[in-house]
Amino acid sequence: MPDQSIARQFFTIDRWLGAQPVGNGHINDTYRIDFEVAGMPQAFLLQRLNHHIFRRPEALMQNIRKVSDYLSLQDYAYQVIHPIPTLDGKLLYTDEAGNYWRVFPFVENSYAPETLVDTKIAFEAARAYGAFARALRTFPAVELVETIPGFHDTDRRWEVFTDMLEKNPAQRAQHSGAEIAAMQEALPVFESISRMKKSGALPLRVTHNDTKAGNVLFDTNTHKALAVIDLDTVMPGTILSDFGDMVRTFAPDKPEDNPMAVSLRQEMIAALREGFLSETADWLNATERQHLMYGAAWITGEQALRFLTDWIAGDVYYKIHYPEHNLIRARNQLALFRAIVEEGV
Ligand code: GN1
Ligand code: MG
Repeated sequence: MPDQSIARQFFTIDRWLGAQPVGNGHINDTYRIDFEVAGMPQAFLLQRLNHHIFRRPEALMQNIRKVSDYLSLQDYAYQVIHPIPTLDGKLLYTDEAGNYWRVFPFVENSYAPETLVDTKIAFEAARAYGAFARALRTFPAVELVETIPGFHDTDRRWEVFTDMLEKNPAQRAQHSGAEIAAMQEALPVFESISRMKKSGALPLRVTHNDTKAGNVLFDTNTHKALAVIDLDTVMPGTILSDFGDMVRTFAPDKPEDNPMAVSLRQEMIAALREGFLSETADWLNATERQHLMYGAAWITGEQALRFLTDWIAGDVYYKIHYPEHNLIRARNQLALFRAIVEEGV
């Protein structure tokens, strides 16, 4: 649990009431903090940024500042959650142990869906992500740093994977033959996405890159989308990955680490498409509009590759909750990849 001395870098606190963990992200650690100022209760989100994964924390915060400042000036129907600076005006506080901390407002009467959602919520979320992309379509993408270099450079991720198989640091490759063989089936999809990126058929846009249900805040009473959150991976990319990651996370009938056979919920895909296109159909190009489900196959295959690579590497990237967690996740995503391809992309 973070010490109150961290929160005191950001606020003049009269009475500290405590911190409690929230959410279940794989990367950062997030807490709700409560305290009093002049007898008034206050709640904020305090987050430790994982600087082993986000290697340029200051540049990342500048991305977030630029994007949220820009969004505030657009015709954008959602709340913009601006980071709160320290008392001396910085967007990050570095503690003695070298951890990076930041603070965001806590949005009362809101929730981030962390489990399977229904089609109404999916439609709402897809519309919010579509509106986010629309509002940023005129933002100069070159002004943003890649907070994780090569995040969706699947060619590079494939090289890392094959390299890891050779090094086999955790001695797991020899026991993962079926998954490694299944992974090969995604290669043609990766190659064709790569060609469309290189040819310019898929233009560079500002993308969110983590478009799961849990990254949209909803109103507890109306169940309307309030805000798109988690801007850590906002960077230049292709729109297919944002739609694709929505299908990957909303459409399956089971969560991404469920060991049972997963299937696709058709009505979900329709809701996502409808919500997303309501904000994007008039400015996406034809290649983008025609390849939305292809993006889903790509991103799901890439996620399988990322989990499988981490399994082979010995669990160095994703938080795991039991020894075979990454392997189970990889199998789940491989099955989902197959289901999306069989659907017809
Ligand atoms: C990570 O921590 P979370 O759940 O927001 C990952 C995403 C993956 C996701 C898989 C920076 O996101 O790219 O799709 O896990 N974020 C990063 O569940 O790698
Ligand atoms: Mg995230």
